[in-house]
Amino acid sequence: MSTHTQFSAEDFFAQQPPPKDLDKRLEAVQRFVERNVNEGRRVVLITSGGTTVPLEHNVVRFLDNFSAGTRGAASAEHFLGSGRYAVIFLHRQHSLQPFSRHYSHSTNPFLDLLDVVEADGGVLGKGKAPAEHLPLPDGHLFPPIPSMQSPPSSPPLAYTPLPPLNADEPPNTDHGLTIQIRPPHLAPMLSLLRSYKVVKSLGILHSIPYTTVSEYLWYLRGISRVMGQTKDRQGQALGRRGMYYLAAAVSDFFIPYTKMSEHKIQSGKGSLVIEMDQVPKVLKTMVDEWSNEGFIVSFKLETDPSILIPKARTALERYGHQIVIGNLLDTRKHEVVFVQKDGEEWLRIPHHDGPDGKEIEEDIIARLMELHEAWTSKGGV
Ligand code: PAZ
Repeated sequence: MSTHTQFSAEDFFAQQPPPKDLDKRLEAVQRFVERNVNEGRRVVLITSGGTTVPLEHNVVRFLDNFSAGTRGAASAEHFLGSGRYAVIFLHRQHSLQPFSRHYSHSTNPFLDLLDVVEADGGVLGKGKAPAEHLPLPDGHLFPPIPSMQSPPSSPPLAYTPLPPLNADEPPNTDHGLTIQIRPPHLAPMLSLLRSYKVVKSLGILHSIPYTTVSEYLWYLRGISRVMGQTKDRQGQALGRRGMYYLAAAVSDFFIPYTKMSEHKIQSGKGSLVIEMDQVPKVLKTMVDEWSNEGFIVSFKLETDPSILIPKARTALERYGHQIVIGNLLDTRKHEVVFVQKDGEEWLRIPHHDGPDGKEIEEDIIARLMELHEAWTSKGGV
């Protein structure tokens, strides 16, 4: 692979088509920011997860990176839990989400935490073998699995329907079954569910998915501008009360729209040589033009410890924002370094593997909130 042109941010947006629903999404962001700033909250934009680089317009193949979105999703929970911030969560589609992340993907298989309890108190699969109801009359082991989008009109359950206890009762549509959370899992799930419901009812989390690096940059620019320009009822801009927490792992290279193959790249001509251009560095423009003095935190990931701090420092000097948080691939869950103009500060937590261990994002967000507070008081907002 060889690298090629250096695009300016302006060239990039002139050449790369915007996401289809950009305007609608940005209008919704505007309403979200306005409402929250009028309710006295600060607003943080969190970017989370990796970006893809498609190789074809009709995309069959793409380049990706490792990020699962753990840092972004965990951080969102801590900002929200503080009660002081509303969160715009710009995330890679299907990456980890605040709250649901505790039970999604492979971390905590949700279905294994639940029991099906029948009307007579028996637990399906425990003592009460599901096999005693099988096979179904048509020979299948279980009926078609209903889609969550269109629930079936009659419940396709694989056991004998129980009659209602008395004739006045409404039809027993769930066959007298309950789903029960296994006792050790109840307390954490309840606490999580309550937190999630509080956040939903207050309307303080607004999520937007992206997939490609191009979509990511369009949204980043649009949301930053909206945050930068939004004013409260007193006519005061969000300004320094806005924070930008850029934890997404963004590709450094991409294939411009005009150079991309229309259809699936065909084999048969020997090796494939891909030429990629450099993704523009938009942080400087974000500082100078979009964010209106918002507090900007970028992340720097490296694998070679000897270059982590020098690279973070170079970024800070080049773009002129407030903080670079440096982390190494292997240790990113246990230690990070805050690099600011006047020095470096390491945050560390003990290594842990258990489910009850503390996450480093708790300390990262606590410290950032202090630094943000100092930044807003300097600006007098
Ligand atoms: O998403 P994740 O929790 O698996 O990883 C987080 C991270 C390492 C992507 C993030 O902390 C980070 O460093 N983002 C910036 C990466 C970069 O240098 O482009």
